[in-house]
Amino acid sequence: MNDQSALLIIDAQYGFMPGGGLPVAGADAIVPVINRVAPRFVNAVLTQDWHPANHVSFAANHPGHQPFDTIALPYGTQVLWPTHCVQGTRDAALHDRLNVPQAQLVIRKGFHRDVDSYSAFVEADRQTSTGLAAYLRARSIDSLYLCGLATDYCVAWSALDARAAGFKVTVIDDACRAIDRNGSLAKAWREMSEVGVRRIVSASF
Ligand code: VGL
Ligand code: ZN
Repeated sequence: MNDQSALLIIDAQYGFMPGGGLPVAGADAIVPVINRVAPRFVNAVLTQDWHPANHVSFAANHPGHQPFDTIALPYGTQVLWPTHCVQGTRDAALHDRLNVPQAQLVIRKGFHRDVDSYSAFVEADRQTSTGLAAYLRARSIDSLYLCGLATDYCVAWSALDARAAGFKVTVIDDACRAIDRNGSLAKAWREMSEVGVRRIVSASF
C-alpha cells in the first residue's frame, strides 16, 4: 500500500475478546488476520475504547437497567453495555499478540463520562471531534482500510464518519467480528454500502 493509505485497527482490546467485559464471538480469531495484512501498510493507526468507570454507557451506572437496554440521552438513544474497557485495566489493553510495530498513533475514545464514542472520528453527540480526520489529512492519507471490533458498532460508525469526512474506505470483513443483536450487522452493512464503503476479504491482499 502507498503512503496515502492507512490500516485503521478498531478496538482490538481484551474487553471485546472472549472473557472480556463485552465479549464478541470469535473476536480473537481476527488477531492473526490483522497481523497477516498489516505488513502491507506503511501507515497504521489503532483505536482504543477508553472509558472512565462511571461512564454513561455502562448499565451498572443506571440502577434498574440491564445490559443491552436502551435509554434516552441528550444526544439520542444510547445502548447500555456491560462494563468494558475501563481506563488502565487489562480489559482496556490492546491484545498482546497484535503485531503491528509500525502503528503510529493510538486514538483513545469514549473518555468523556457523559458521551459514548463508537466512531474513531466523532463522538456520539455527533459534534465532538477526536482529531483523527485532521491528523490523517495533515499526513496526506486519503484511503483507509478498516478492521477490528465490532463490525456493527465501532467499525461501522468509523467507516461511515470516514466517508463523510471524504476518505476512501474499505472494510476487511474477515478481520472484523460483530456483536449482531437485533439485526445490527445487516443494518450496518446496508448503511455502509449506501455510502460507498468497499467490502473485501484479507485474501485479496
Ligand atoms: C464498542 C460497544 C461499546 C465497539 C465499544 O468497539 O464496537 N461497542 N463500546
Ligand atoms: Zn465502549
